[in-house]
Amino acid sequence: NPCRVAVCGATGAVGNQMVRCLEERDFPLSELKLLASKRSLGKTVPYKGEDIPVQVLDKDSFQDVDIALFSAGGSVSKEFAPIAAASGAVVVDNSSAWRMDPEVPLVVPEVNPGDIAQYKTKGIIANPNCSTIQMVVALKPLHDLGKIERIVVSTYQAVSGTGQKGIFELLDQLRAMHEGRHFEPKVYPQQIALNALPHIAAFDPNGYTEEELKMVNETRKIIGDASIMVSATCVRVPVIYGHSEAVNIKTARKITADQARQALAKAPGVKVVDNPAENEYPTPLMCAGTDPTLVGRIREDISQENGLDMWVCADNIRKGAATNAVQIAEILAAEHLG
Ligand code: 2RA
Repeated sequence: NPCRVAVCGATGAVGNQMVRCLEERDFPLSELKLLASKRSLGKTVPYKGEDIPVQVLDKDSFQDVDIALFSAGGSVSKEFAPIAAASGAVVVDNSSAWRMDPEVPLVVPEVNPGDIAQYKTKGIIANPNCSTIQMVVALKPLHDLGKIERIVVSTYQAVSGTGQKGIFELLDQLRAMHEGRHFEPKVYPQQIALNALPHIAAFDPNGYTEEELKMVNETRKIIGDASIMVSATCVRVPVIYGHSEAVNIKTARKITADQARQALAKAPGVKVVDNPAENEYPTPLMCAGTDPTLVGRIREDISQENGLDMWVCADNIRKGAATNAVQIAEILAAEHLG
């Protein structure tokens, strides 16, 4: 059923990718409306050979919209998602504003597509955090096979997670270093070039960052098992596109490395890249610009019974945000609207 779609935050890194995904996947569109702040007035975004002008977001922007994709920050989503829903649009929100609201489904189509039907409660569906999405795509088949009891994850997150400004900060710092110039970090608390910062988002009193707590709380909601124990350490690294994660799990029932490889090879949205003898394992450069979640370095944990280690990479702007949101919109258009 052709839909009237609005993209709110269309000139940002994720919003722009949302438009690219709508075009690449030939989403059934009857109308495309691009919304952004006054700062972006005059900008256009290409779609199917046309340069679509950006319109300024306001409370009347959603009168004739069926699906509104949001990626404009938490405060814009907090204010405008309910306005869009009240106007009759179904909101797919990429911010963290609504993710843990019990009346809002938090969805990764490969993991819990059935939860999309709960959109009727508030008219809002939440898109999970990029680092959570790739992890649950990889872990869902293993949870089904052996019931995950505990997850310990360390992430290596690309600077594009902070948007264009994060990319420019890294490139500007590298250029300054090359030219022997001083540079003052603006986007990150310290130099990111040639460095690794264990600091993504604010620190909580318990010593975890908000980013790490998102992985803990969102994983349990998406998989639908509050008994899963999760600990995360989220690190920013000087990579432009593609988040990487070292994931360790403990399962109730033993899963061998071969059983894990076989289950992952059949899993939706997963590509197994696991032949270390040939230097074949996932990397950010390998996943950048693509949608699959790459899984490799699969091995049985030598430190505990029923443990597995693996290495997971995915493009944080595509599957980690834009593609996941558009996949949700595709299911909405095909199964719930019209
Ligand atoms: C980051 N996951 O990587 C956060 C938000 N995209 O910065």
